[in-house]
Amino acid sequence: MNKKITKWSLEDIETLYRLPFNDLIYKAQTVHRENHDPNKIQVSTLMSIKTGGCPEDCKYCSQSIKYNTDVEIEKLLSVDDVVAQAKAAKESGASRFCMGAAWRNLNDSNLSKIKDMVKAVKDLDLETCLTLGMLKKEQAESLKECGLDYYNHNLDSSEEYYSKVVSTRTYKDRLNTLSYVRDAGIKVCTGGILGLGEENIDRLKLIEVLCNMEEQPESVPMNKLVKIEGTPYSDNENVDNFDFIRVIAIARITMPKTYVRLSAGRDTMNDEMQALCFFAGANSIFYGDELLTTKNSSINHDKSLLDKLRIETM
Ligand code: SAM
Ligand code: DTB
Ligand code: SF4
Repeated sequence: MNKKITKWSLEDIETLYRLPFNDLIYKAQTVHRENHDPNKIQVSTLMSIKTGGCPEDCKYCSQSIKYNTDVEIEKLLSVDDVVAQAKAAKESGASRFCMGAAWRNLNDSNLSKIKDMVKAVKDLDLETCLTLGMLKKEQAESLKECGLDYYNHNLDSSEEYYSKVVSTRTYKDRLNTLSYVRDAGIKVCTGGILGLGEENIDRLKLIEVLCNMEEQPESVPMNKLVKIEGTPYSDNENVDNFDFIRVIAIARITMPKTYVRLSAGRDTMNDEMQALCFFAGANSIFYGDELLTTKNSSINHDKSLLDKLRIETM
């Protein structure tokens, strides 16, 4: 029988959180250097392939049908539209192309078109990532078959806090999809959002779940809430920058080989804050002027920041 091994207890993770800031960052940078080139980051570009009208009620999201936001509902885009954007992303320097849909789950009727998109993007010599909501086991296997590299499906927060953020699905639903993705042999991308009104302990519990997965996720995005007018979280309090950096550092220490992505919310972080996140172990970003429905830090700004830091893209 397979016994689950605990790699990091919550207590150990809390001990990291309590370290003096300099000690924590030093430890994180040490682990980072043992496992990665400290002056290189991975860049992915995001594209919304099906925008708005999502039946889920995630309280942070611009695309939920339950909230009155500025997002217009669109149909699933054509393969040609997706390929055109993927080409542009490649020319800007991205190595991975992530396609997101505002769906609760992937419908079988859309599977073959999605597979065509994956194949066409792969043909451009880009890595592929999808984020389409819940998957069935057979769908994950079918996506692997067509060559999908990564599937993104965030756990967002601790299990307890998650039930306050979303009522239309459970943490267990999320974990099930992640296990189908892992079992199919697709690389796992799963992380969280800070700024949902959660406590620090919820952030540590999220890391506890991520780092104790039998196989740790290859990619862990950490998002800072993008406040969207019309959603219940539009006026949430800002996340403390040092807490954000600590979470990045703890993710780096507990998941040494993982790519930790400084994800949504970078456009509200100044250069020094982003530099500290990179120093704490973040080594992946979304590159491109837009995320899914909101703006990202601009390509021009990112180019000049990476230049100043002498960080190269992979
Ligand atoms: N519908 C799919 C799902 O929920 O898995 C895929 C798209 S969804 C927009 C992808 C992820 O983006 C969410 O899981 C969440 O972590 C993140 N996200 C969405 N809205 C956000 C916001 N306003 N601020 C920060 N992150 C956000
Ligand atoms: C992830 O962790 N963050 C990305 C991606 N994975 C799919 C999405 C961020 C969305 C930000 C809000 C928006 O643009 O709608
Ligand atoms: Fe739908 Fe995903 Fe937005 Fe939740 S986060 S409302 S599942 S698009």
